[in-house]
Amino acid sequence: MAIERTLSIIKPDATKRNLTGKINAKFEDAGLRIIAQKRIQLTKDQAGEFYAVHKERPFYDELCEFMASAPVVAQVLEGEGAIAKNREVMGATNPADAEAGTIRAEFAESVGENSVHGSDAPDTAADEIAYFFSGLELVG
Ligand code: FUP
Repeated sequence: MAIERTLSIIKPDATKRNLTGKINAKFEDAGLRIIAQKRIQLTKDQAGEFYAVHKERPFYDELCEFMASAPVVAQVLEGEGAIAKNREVMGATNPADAEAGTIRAEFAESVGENSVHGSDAPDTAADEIAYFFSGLELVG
């Protein structure tokens, strides 16, 4: 399988509860390398641009408010099949459906406040990485 890069975000519910290190340990234990990382405060507009694909969904406004409610940690994860592997480590969107041992099963509070974001395909991974990081920040 090819080495891939994917965009991960540790969301406000998790940064507020001081869970960044515990979540990062899950990535590293699964063989994913954190090759770039920064803690930032998104504006609601920036969150809205990032989640533009969900613009018509009923939860969009609440999602944007939430993503701007406290700092997030944006990161690039690298590894074999990193996009799918990260989705496995994250667990299902709704923590009630997430497999035991996944980040969302252990840490997420609800379907809306679910601790992490992960890109879902190679094209979205490339776009999402470029949204947060310049090429100069990706040293491998
Ligand atoms: P995921 O890829 O697992 O993060 O899930 P989606 O892309 O389907 O959803 C993106 C975010 O929208 C979720 F992380 C949380 C929010 N969401 C809700 O608040 N309610 C829903 O019913 C579905 C998603």
